Amino acid sequence: MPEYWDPEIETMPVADLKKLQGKRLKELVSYVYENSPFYKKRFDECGIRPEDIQTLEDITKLPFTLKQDLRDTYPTGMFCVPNSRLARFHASSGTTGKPTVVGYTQKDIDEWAESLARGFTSVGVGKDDILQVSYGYGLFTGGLGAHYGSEKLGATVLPTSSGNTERQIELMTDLGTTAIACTPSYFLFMIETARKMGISIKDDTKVKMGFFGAEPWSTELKKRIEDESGIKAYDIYGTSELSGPLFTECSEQCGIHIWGDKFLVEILDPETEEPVPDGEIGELVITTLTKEALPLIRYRVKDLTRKLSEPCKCGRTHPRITRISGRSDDMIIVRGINVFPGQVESVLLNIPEVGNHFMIILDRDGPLDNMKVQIEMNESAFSDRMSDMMALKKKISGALRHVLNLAVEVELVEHGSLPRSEGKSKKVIDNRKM
Ligand code: DLL
Repeated sequence: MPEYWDPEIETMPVADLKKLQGKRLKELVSYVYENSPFYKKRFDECGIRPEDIQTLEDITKLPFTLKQDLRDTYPTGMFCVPNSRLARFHASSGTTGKPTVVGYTQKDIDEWAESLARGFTSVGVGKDDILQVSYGYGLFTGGLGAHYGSEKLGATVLPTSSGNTERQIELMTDLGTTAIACTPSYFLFMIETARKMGISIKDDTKVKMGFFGAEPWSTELKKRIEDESGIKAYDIYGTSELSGPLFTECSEQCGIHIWGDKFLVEILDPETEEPVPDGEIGELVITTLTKEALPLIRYRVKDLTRKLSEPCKCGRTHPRITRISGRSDDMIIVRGINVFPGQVESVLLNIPEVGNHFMIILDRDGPLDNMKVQIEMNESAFSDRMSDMMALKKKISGALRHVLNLAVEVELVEHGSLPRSEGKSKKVIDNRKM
């Protein structure tokens, strides 16, 4: 019998869920029209009045919200409540210019924690568990988000934040951590550090599951993490604009459950901006149905995924999305060919001699783009016979060419020579922009 945090909501009949969503959408549109000068102006410009939104299907009449809107109204121009009602800020580090600031009322924080408590419960985390939160604490939403979700369900939190990795492993071992939350790349680093300390996560710790997200990770990386650490690796997804980490896979591991009573999912063709049929890949667009401080209407998250609408075997009726395959704006174009770093990861991690770390380096060679991939080998795969190394390089570049349809220069580098990450990892260096 599966465990639910809130069985009534999580398993409600789809028709009732849609009715609730329709009602909440109507309320939301009136709320933002009355409380957000930004949305009032945007709706007025588009000729939309709150009364035009009567059913769920009317959502397509509403304009999109973009990350640029948050930047343009920096810091709090899109907020619907005065400072006196705010309980907390977070901010996402902008790669260029100002960060985007997000804010929460106490109710927003409670609901955020509840979303995660549902997800953690759906894979069996309970009061006896010790959840080590190794996402960064601070302006980034990962640490505090996972922290409050875990406290809500009554698990014990070990708030290590990221970094100081040897100490993390020591505490993990001594206190008996049973679940961990961090980026998949940081967990790889933990496995490696533990090994150097003579500790096997599989044999010497009680960790049995991990919640990995905040960056794209392939099914091949999931398999490596599970094989090397003996734990179950669950996907956890969210963005700071929607609150932070919010949604996880359940124990069935067939998609990430998006809580439909709080969020409305659309998957659109990025070119036509029309919905794609369920099961087809497109850009994720989310409307927050219950947020007070910073509700967002049709927010274009830019992550690429598929929507699965049929109920999950776990009994939850809310829509699911498949693993994020990348961001539409992460796509790199090399000699006119579209490449996603995730595709490179999938190809490389399918080759047993390849280690867990790689870096894509893009350069311009005269008029031509050049893509090089630096690849760490598995320690056991190293050979001092030149012919073995040449054969391996050929095998890797052949596999990359087969999938990417592109000639890629392969450079095998020593184990441990590429940078390790304590948070979101960087997989591409694009020197063409310099
Ligand atoms: O990364 C929130 C979060 C923290 C999610 C901890 C999960 C765990 P931002 O910093 O605003 O928020 O970055 C959001 O990260 O649009 C995706 O591109 C990417 N991302 C987040 N989770 C996943 C995931 C947090 N599970 C951006 N798989 C998103 C792939 C992910 N990409």
